[in-house]
Amino acid sequence: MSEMKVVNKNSKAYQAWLSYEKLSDSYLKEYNELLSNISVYGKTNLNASIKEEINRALAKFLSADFELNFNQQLQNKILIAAGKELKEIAADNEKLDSLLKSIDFAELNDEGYLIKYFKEEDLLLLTAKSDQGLLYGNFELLREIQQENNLEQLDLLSNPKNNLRMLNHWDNLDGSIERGYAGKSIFYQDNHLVNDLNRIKDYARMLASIGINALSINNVNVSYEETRLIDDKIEMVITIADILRDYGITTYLSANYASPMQLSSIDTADPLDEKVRLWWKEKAAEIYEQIPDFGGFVVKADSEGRPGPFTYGRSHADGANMLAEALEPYGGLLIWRCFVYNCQQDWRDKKTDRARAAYDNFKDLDGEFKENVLLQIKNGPMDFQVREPVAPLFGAMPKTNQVLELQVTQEYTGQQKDLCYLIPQWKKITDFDTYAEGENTPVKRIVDGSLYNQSNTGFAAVVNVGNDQNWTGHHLAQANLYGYGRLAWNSDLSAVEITEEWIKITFGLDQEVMESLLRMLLYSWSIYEDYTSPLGIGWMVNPDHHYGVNVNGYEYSRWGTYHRADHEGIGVDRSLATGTGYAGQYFEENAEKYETIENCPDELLLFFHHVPYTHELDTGKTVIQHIYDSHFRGVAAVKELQGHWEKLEGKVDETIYKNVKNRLEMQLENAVEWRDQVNTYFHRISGIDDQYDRKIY
Ligand code: GCW
Repeated sequence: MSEMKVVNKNSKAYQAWLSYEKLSDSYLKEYNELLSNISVYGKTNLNASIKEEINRALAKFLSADFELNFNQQLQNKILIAAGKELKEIAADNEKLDSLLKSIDFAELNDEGYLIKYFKEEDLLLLTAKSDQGLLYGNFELLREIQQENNLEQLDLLSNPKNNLRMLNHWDNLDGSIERGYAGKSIFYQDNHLVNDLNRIKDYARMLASIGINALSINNVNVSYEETRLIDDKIEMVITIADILRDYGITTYLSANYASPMQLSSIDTADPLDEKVRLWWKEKAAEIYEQIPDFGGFVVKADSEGRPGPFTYGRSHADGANMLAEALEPYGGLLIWRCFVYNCQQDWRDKKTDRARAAYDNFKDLDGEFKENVLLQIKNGPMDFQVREPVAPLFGAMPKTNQVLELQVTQEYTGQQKDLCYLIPQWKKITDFDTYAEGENTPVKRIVDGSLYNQSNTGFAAVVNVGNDQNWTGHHLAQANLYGYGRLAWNSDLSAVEITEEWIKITFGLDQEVMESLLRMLLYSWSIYEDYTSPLGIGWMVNPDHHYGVNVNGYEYSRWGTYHRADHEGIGVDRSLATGTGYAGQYFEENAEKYETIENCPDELLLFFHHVPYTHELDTGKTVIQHIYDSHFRGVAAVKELQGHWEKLEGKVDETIYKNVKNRLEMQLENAVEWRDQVNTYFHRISGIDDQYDRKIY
């Protein structure tokens, strides 16, 4: 038996952005009456979740006993009801009836909500088409209150931009998490469910509060025990799905492509084999019988040793469609990952380019996938590096549903020891102009389905939580999870908007706290980039666990992730003219930009080109001087992060204070090691001195 971890659920660390702090006296004075007279209509489980959340929040906001008080007489000041209930109540209430006529429900989609204050009636109304929309609106309302915003000015209608707003767990049934940096799984332990199912409920609350509506609950590398989740271990899935459902979250599983071979006597997984097809159909029927709202499967096939259709000489379309067909009668989705590349490359071979792989493997299959197949594409062509270009597959398959895959868990970005707030990175990705349909066709308009009029599209991301008291190891890494959800809901929100909101509802309204944290979070990505791998080259990490510096860690490996540094220069030539041709996978405007050294933005220069250390960047610095400068700057900036945080001692919760202080110490150690190894390596190999004669070993 693994040990049970003791967590204090009353701690702010655990309650994250839902800790619901007492409101200020002045705010309470103004809104006490409004806040004490709330009514929620509806009798579904989702309605019950709403009521429970209000009770919890209001007791803390008001710092008093609070019990929702159902009032048929409509003397309430805050009214929460979905359209259907609202119409019923309005039938015998004139005031409400006329007010209802002013609402255009057609502007709401199935998950959207409206929050509006009606002055004349002194009524704050939250409504939606569905209870799910109401649930999201309720969390928004609670956020508005916690931020002490003016409730009498509320007039907001919000529809999620993306239909699929998913998180992927890489949890294994033994309780371990692939690339998890915050403890063990919150779902599994020793091949069973954990005892503390309440924690899963608290997790569901957190996810619902940021609009997540889909969760895949096991690792995409599906091994023996996990394969059984669609078989004799389905009870575990049923239990989890029951908890998630009350928060509007649909449960998905990662499926082993070769399941029939493990779970039956069939000796093939050939997608065109009738026995295999029938097996999956019967399996789907069995699953839906027990979980009627099951979401579907996420599949990693023919990737890093996982089984797939290639074994049988079949295409990814054959594989995906076979599974999709089985799910189709029940409205299930089949999410097929495009992270498919040759991981047995010879480092001597300069022709093969891993960056090309997703595009080369999938582009020509456009139009061949069934309607319920979604292709999940990692944001970049390699693997969640601190800086990569955007994957050229986005927009290149107009007849195929596309999902953007991000990594909230910080595999290559500091593993939740180092602070690296990723929203600015994600904004760059979602706003990236693909030129798929000429200017102004950013990634976000492809994955929200608006560009090609698709509905099975959206966001997915590998999540960063575990059973640590604060869920994410580094407390500030909670902001990455929060921001992911908010961005998936509305990709037009700015990084600053999202960050300010998270700070306020997590740490309160203190101006100094706001200023320090805004600085820390918003600069942390570029700080991390400064002291790690420069100018888009990536990697240089320790093999396997991927934390910390190792310049040549992957240089002579089979993984296709090289920097090709010699005594004269560094970088990978991916141009069409003289390199691997990867640059040519983009639409013309981007292809031209990346093709030449002159046009290529510096931040990606070494990703696309091999240049001498003496090459001059746009800043006027040489590449080698940039390497030195950014590494010295990065370490100095980590010390500044420490300074910002230390100013907040006594102003933020003590446990959180200590957690972040400790992590910043680890970060400094890590940054110093990166700086010294990278600088020393390139100083030795280039023989070029630092202009400023700083300490290089
Ligand atoms: O980034 C790599 C990780 C693997 C992961 C794989 C993937 C789940 O190092 O741990 O496997 O990506 O995305 O499938």
